[in-house]
Amino acid sequence: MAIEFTKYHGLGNDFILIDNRHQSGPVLTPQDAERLCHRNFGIGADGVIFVLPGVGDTDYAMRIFNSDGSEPEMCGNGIRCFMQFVAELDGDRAKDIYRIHTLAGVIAPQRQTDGRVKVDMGLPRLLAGEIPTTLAAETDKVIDRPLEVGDRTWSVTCVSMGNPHCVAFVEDADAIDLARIGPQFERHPEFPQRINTEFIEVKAPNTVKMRVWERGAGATLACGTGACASVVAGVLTQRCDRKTTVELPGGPLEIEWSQDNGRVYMTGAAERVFSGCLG
Ligand code: ZDP
Repeated sequence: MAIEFTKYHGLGNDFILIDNRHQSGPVLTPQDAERLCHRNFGIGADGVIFVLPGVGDTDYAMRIFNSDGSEPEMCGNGIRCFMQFVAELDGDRAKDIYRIHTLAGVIAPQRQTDGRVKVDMGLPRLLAGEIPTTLAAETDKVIDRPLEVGDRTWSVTCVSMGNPHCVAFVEDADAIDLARIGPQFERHPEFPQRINTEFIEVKAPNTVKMRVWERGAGATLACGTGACASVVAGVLTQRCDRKTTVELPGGPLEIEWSQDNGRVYMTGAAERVFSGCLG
């Protein structure tokens, strides 16, 4: 069966998008996703994203498989790509704001006049039981807690944006050997559902540099939920402002953790690369 796809990226975090509006479940398996994401034997991507029929009063539903075939609850760069893709599919019925059903709840991306996409990412979840992590009691928060990983003790703060994040503040983000230390964080026994890990260097009160090792995808050029989690961790530990630019290898994301309603807002680019047909 020939399946059409379109490749998009959000700051180099790249995805294969599938128009799956005619069926309530993904047309590809996690194994298909792993094969298609392979950068030599497949199309090459950090994940596969499916546009499914909406649930309840939502316009559409989003599901995503990481490049290792695992299914995360939410994705930040991915939902900006999703917004641009559904606007392309809807043509002249396209909307400026969509309500998208995800495993992490309803998320609302909105197109900006400068072509970027601003997303209401919802409330961060801070209790250990919500991350999940066993670094503290279920109802406690994990803020600047020591964690042994590899040959050193790190000071970590854990935040869920629907998917789990461990944020470590470091002197020099570029000095981190991601390929060596990333997998050790990802599969650390304190994180029963594995973890995304962000290494953050504070450059100014409103500017941080981020390097990320993603659960199920490895080192990527950007992670939207990770950028949100990092600014929340920065505010909780008095290291950065509520409105902060996160500098990623793939480009900048603007993050705001609203004082008024406690919600996190993410603004950034999402671009179409090409389209094609599988099989
Ligand atoms: O939680 C996870 O398993 C992530 N790897 C999902 C993908 C997150 C993403 N990179 C983002 O931008 O939030 C798409």
